[in-house]
Amino acid sequence: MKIVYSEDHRKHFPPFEVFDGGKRMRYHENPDRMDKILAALKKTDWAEFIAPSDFRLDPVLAVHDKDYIAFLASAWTEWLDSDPEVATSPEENAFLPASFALRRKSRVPGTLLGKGGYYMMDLSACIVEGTYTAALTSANCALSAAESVTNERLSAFALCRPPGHHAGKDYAGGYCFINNAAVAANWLSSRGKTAILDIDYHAGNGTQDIFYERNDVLTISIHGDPDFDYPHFIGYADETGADDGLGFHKNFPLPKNTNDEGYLSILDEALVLIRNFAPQYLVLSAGMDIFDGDPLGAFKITHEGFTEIGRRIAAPGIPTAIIMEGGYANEALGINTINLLESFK
Ligand code: OKP
Ligand code: ZN
Repeated sequence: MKIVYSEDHRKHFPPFEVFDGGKRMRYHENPDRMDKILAALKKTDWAEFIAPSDFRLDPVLAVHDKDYIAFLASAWTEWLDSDPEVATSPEENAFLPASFALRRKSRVPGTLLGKGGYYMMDLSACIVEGTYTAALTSANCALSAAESVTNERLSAFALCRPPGHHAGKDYAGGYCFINNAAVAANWLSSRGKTAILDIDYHAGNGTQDIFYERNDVLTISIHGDPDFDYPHFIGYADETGADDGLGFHKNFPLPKNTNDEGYLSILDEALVLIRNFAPQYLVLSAGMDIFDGDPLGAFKITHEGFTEIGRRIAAPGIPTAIIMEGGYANEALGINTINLLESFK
């Protein structure tokens, strides 16, 4: 299986994130996650590493607002210029606003901090010097996996970092800046009917936002109920699409402690929806934070659970671009990723 990977993600490593309660924490979405997965993949006899190609900005701008992307591109240097203290110790700093827009009636302000509050949904999408480069390369990894799937009619894995599924048309959040899966799915959708299945523990609010009015891309997310977990405001069962897209989005919010058995029965329902849609391509937003023991999740999926999840998604034989999303139990990321991928190779 082709594994699309670049070292560029290391350029994005914010020194902290701000947690609930205002707690300053280590950055959970860290480069070590990739090292753990890389180590596991290198031990297999089927992982064929390739570097991403450069697809330039067009496929990114096809799903994201151009002013939002311009904000991402210049935020760090503007932040450096804004405050001499930041310039003295850039490695201890990250750009992060403390005031957020009320989306109904808000306007795009002119200042950097104002734009931050407008274009960010929380305190986890910290921007540092290498963030924009890392985010663009991450999207290129997803696009390269998509391209490989169209050429070879086999599945491919984009080892993306930063992740993408929380990034909406014009906002960052949840460690995400550019929605890698959405960029790849939109690119694929002009070549054949495409569905996105998001199995990350957190609702794929950004993907939902991007495709909500579209009927040419079916989007499905299985996740911890936003009623008790992040992203809190979106991902509910009654959100099923709007306008032309009505009936082409599906959320499966699940309770805390969902185990393999409970999860697999819901996955089967999702797979029926995909079968009925009959896509030519599938994009799998693959978060490993459904694992029992993930610090940011509350499900109880086992190592064997990942194997079975992969088996069932791969069974229909749809060429699938598998896109890495979350997963923060770093020691378990290797085995869980391998187990999920096993049936696609
Ligand atoms: C990103 B992905 C702690 C705050 C959680 C953000 C979580 C982002 C998850 N309650 N902060 O979907 O894995
Ligand atoms: Zn997640």
